[in-house]
Amino acid sequence: MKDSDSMMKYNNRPQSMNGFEEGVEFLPAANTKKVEKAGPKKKLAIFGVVIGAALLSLTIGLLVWHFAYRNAPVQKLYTGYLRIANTQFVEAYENSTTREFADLSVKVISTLRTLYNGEKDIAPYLQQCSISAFSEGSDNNVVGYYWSEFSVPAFREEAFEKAISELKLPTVNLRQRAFAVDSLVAYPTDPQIARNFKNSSCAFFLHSSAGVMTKFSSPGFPDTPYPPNARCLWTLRADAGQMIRLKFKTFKMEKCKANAGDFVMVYDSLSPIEPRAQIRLCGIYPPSYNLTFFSSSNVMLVTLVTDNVGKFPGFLAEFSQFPKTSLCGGYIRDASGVFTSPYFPGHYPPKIECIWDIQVPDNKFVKLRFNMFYLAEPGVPVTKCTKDFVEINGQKYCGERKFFVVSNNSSKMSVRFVSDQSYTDTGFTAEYLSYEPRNPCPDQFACKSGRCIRLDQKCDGWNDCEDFSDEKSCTCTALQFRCTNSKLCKPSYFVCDGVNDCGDSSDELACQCPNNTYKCGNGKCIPESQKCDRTDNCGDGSDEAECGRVLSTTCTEYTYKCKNNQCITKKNPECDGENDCSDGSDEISAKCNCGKRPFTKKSRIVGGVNADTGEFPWQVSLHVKGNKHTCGASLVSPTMLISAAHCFQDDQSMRYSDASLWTAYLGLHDQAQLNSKDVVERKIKRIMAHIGFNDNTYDNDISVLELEKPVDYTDFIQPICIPESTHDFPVGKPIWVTGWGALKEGGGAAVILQKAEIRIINQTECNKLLDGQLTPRMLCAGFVSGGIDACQGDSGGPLSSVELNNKVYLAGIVSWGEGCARRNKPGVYTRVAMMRDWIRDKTGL
Ligand SMILES: *[C@@H]1O[C@H](CO)[C@@H](O)[C@H](O)[C@H]1NC(C)=O
Ligand SMILES: *[C@@H]1O[C@H](CO)[C@@H](O)[C@H](O)[C@H]1NC(C)=O
Ligand SMILES: *[C@@H]1O[C@H](CO)[C@@H](O)[C@H](O)[C@H]1NC(C)=O
Ligand SMILES: *[C@@H]1O[C@H](CO)[C@@H](O)[C@H](O)[C@H]1NC(C)=O
Ligand SMILES: *[C@@H]1O[C@H](CO)[C@@H](O)[C@H](O)[C@H]1NC(C)=O
Ligand SMILES: *[C@@H]1O[C@H](CO)[C@@H](O)[C@H](O)[C@H]1NC(C)=O
Ligand SMILES: *[C@@H]1O[C@H](CO)[C@@H](O)[C@H](O)[C@H]1NC(C)=O
Ligand SMILES: [Ca+2]
Ligand SMILES: [Ca+2]
Ligand SMILES: [Ca+2]
Repeated sequence: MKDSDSMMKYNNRPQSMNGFEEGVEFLPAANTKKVEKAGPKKKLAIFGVVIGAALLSLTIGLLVWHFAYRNAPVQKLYTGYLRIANTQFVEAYENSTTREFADLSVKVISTLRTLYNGEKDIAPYLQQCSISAFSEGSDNNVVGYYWSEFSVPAFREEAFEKAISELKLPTVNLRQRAFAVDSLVAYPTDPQIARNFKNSSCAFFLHSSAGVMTKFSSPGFPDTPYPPNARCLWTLRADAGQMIRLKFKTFKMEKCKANAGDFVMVYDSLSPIEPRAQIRLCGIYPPSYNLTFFSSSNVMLVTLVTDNVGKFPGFLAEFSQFPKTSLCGGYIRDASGVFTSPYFPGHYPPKIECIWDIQVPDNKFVKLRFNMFYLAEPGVPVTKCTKDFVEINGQKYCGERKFFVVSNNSSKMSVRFVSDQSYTDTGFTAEYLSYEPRNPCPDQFACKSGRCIRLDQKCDGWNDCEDFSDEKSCTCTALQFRCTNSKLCKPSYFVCDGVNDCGDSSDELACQCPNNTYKCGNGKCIPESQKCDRTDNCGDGSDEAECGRVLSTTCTEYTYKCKNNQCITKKNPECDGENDCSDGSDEISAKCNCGKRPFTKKSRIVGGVNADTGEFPWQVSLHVKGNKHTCGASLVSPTMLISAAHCFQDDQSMRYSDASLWTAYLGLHDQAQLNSKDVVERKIKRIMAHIGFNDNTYDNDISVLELEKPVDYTDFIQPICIPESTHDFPVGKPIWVTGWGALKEGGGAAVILQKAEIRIINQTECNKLLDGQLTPRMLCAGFVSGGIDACQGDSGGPLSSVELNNKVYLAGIVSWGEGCARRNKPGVYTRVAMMRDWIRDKTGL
């Protein structure tokens, strides 16, 4: 940014970067709720109440109740921090085995005990107090992190919680005292984590040195999985006046589970308390996800909690220190430019406020375009924005938002970004633009929302403006359908695809079945009573396929055949995680070890039309004789690829059918990074194109390629599942097409793998549009997302269909329309399920 000088002006505003300055926090009211929510104790309390009600009539139970429940003690552990005034931090305070640490601990604990002893609802229940750590506070003081444990009889719990939430420090004249505690924070917490500061089995105390990157990892990483039932902690420290930058370089843990499972927490404090939590991490993050975090002071705490199931590698992290700088906001006087939340695409730091004061020339207006916007926090509704937010013209924005534009019809705009003390997110990128008030979108169409779109995106059937302002008052073309009520023009291939595109269902009316009838998968209408009557009335088995039970029946072309020749009517029973065949053959692991995407988390930044790394790990790029990317393919086993047949037809210039001319790149994301360590290169040993391929009609456009050497599966290389011939991909189902195909018709190829969401189209309707060129071995699909108009996918590449269990199936192969699908023309794909027997024959799979 150019305006760095003036920006510094803003930066000199006194900005509290320290977590303890306004630190007099006495357990906010909300906190008592948190206590109540804490699991079994609450249940016990309810139990107590229930029993209590029974008592009124059953006095005989009184004694039992009294001794068994009313007096049952509840263990309570509170952790928090306090500020110790007039005390200079010395290095020995970092080491809990030093005499200095012990001396200060004694004083602090004695202060705490005195405090508790003054409260009749607390004092009797105190069991122990302990100091976990000390750190430097601002101006000549020390922050002490402690925990206190209580054993409270159930019937005193409420009074105890009230007392502890109202606990106040006596007012003392700080100047007169050499030692005084002048602020106190306490929250209930996981007892095991709190206690582990003193348990060397999985507690690590790290202090960074200037200019040095300090690494740490979960126990056993990367050679062995992290241990079960672990409670580990890492305290991270920097020198006084420094901030911490923490980065997780690899993160592979169990899939996220609410309130359970394995997870890592990062705290902007040395107390593991929810109000200082920065993030809860679980699952598997792709390397493209920027897991960088910043502290507000010079300490951070990382904890690892694991349960007793699952084996995962864990994480590798590093941290370093850098001088505390104020880093955001400023005066912007350029006509256009970009600014971001601090440290984007890393997570912005907690406890900051930035103001960007934008002013463009007086005769222009300014607008702001947020291209990426991630300010989401657990439990905060986007309508409330009670925690982190961006504020413009009195309007607050938060949560995870798609691209949006803000303008206030003036040459000035002030943008305020605030993050609170807990939970941070990726942040935002904003582009500011000045424009002529009379002509906000030169040579473009101006949406009501302030967005500018290409002129040809007006009235094309897609809601490019996001507020439909480009699709209002349009005259429909021959390739469009006019909705009855909404008057929108929709691509005619969305007619009769089972999805209500018009909003008033008028695009589906012509093919709806009368009341009290059932619509078969093939469109036929049958009386409702014939559904699930064990007779195939539809003729495609669809009326018997979703009956909530698994039936052994006579085999038809619509039933799934188990290995033992038993047939079942359930739709798509293979690899759905349920045993349907009595011999278990629908779930055998050799067959179901496919269609997996190793990364359970999505990158925040890639988005749009760029695929993320590892998002389509079966995608293969085929290069011909030193030439660039020529066709796509899909990996189906360690040695086999499926592609189109038409890629391997000879012409005057080249013998494309010659396997030795081709090279396959697997695990590839970026065509400019063929040498990346994640990419595997293989020569092709054999090309088997379908003998029935017709280069006039493109019927049977499929081939199988054998790799010279098998590949090992990795996070970036995985096979896709091949659907059985009876696998149903219903009309209207969203699927993904991917490839490095030309970005524009006649344009150059993409460098990054592109993806687009498309939808399966009604065969009859599609055939009308394509003048009857479809054969049953072809499948039509059209673009769904309005914003996408790139020419995507390329011949031979996959149509990926995400199914039950998150398994991905190869629904189709990009065939003609060259995958360069235009908005108003559906693309045509080889129907892979129809080719199942041929594939089995050629690959043995
Ligand atoms: C902590 O102090 C003890 C003795 O006071 C010393 O032996 C130990 O090496 C210190 N640990 C660290 C990490 O400095
Ligand atoms: C320390 O932690 C380990 C495992 O986390 C546990 O088995 C052990 O009992 C703990 N020791 C103490 C003294 O708490
Ligand atoms: C991640 O974010 C940090 C902080 O902004 C930045 O320094 C770093 O370059 C980013 N890393 C990548 C790979 O983008
Ligand atoms: C800006 O002016 C346009 C056109 O006059 C109007 O539609 C829009 O609502 C105005 N926006 C604001 C924020 O005042
Ligand atoms: C637009 O925002 C600027 C700065 O926030 C403010 O001074 C100005 O009054 C606003 N203009 C309108 C028309 O709301
Ligand atoms: C079918 O049912 C819908 C609502 O259930 C009703 O509005 C409609 O009039 C019915 N149509 C016929 C032909 O009965
Ligand atoms: C496809 O559209 C036709 C009308 O063109 C309709 O009769 C048929 O039911 C539709 N098929 C499906 C599966 O919806
Ligand atoms: Ca926050
Ligand atoms: Ca539709
Ligand atoms: Ca099954």
